[in-house]
Amino acid sequence: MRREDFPILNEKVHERALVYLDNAATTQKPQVVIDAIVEAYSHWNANVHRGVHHLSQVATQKHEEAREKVAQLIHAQSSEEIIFTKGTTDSLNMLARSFGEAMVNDGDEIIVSQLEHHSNIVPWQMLCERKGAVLKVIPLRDDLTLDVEAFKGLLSEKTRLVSVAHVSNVLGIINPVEEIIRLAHEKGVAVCVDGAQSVPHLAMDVQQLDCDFLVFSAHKMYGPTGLGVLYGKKEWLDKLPPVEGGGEMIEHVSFEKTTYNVLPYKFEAGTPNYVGSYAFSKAIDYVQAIGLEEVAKYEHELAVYLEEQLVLLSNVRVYAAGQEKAGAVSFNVYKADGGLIHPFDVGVLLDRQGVAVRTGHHCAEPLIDYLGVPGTVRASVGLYNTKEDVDVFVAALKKAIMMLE
Ligand code: C6P
Repeated sequence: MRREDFPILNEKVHERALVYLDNAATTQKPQVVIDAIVEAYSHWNANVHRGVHHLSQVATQKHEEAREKVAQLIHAQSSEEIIFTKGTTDSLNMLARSFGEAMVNDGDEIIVSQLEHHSNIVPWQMLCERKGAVLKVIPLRDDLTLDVEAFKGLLSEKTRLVSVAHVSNVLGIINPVEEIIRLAHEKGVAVCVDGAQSVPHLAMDVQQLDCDFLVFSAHKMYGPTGLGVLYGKKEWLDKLPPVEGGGEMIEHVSFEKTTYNVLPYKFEAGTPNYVGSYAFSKAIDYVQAIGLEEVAKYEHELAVYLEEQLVLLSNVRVYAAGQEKAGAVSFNVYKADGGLIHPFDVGVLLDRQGVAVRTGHHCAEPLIDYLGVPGTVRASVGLYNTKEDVDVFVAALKKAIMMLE
């Protein structure tokens, strides 16, 4: 699907054609996104919301149109609910500080799951330390899906927030977030969905999903680095305090008292990444022009094909094989005597053959510990990958296995 739009895919790595299967870490950028960054700095760069002059007004308009586009992408009720951040990690830290400040007290509980990325564990852990709250963990079943029955048992009148990944960055599994949200709301508990790995692969409707918060990064959806989103329902964002002070987030400042700006600016202290938001709006246009459903279907078929090829290899163990996934497949390779071949060694030999995959704990150590391995090899697809990429990857993997056995 439109490989020619991504200039980096013409690069050679170790004199081989690049096969890029590390899309869960970050995606490559189409020419329209690269051009948007050059255009912004070449033609209308100026600080937003500050100047009466022409360039500042152009920059402001493009930044706010991008916010509108993001709101449409996830079907938010209004663009006031879209806070631009530096990325998923920044969004989660901001939420943990703001929500934590206002809503969490000694003895309260926050629920996350066993398969979370560190960005959806550590900010909550830090909050718990600050406030004397307790972090509870939804366990996994043997098939590596979330144990929803156990989750029901964890919910109590002490629970203040549930924060779970929509799609696991390690396993690629799609978690039952609809059910989790329904169950949490029955008890009046708010839910944050970590959409870092789902927004790029699945059509997202926050109103239908009814999540209270959604966080994601532009760079995992063909957009630039350094830009992310914290979506929150307006009634929550109105209630929550800002976490960073500075320009832009204020209404009036005096030494006696400062009043805060309206949404979403209350949460956006300082000069925002308006070049990033503009470039991201071009990435959204790009994906929408192909069709979100189309992209999701194509990537799903490719990920299924990739998993099928891996499952055929007798010395490869695929995690959560056969489960409904989006984008990523994790596996390990075993020797004939049952010994694990270190994922790092597999990754290095794939790289020598021009194939980029990620190896290690994928910033999800509690899950990797649970799997009882030092890490996994993860292949993750994007819209520009092809069946041929998968075939090259599998052939390179077979070669690596022969060398390492
Ligand atoms: N996962 C991966 O290779 P940032 O780094 O802020 O853009 O995203 C953090 C993050 C949060 N949640 C999930 C589910 C994620 O997958 C990620 C980023 C990358 O898996 C880099 S560690």
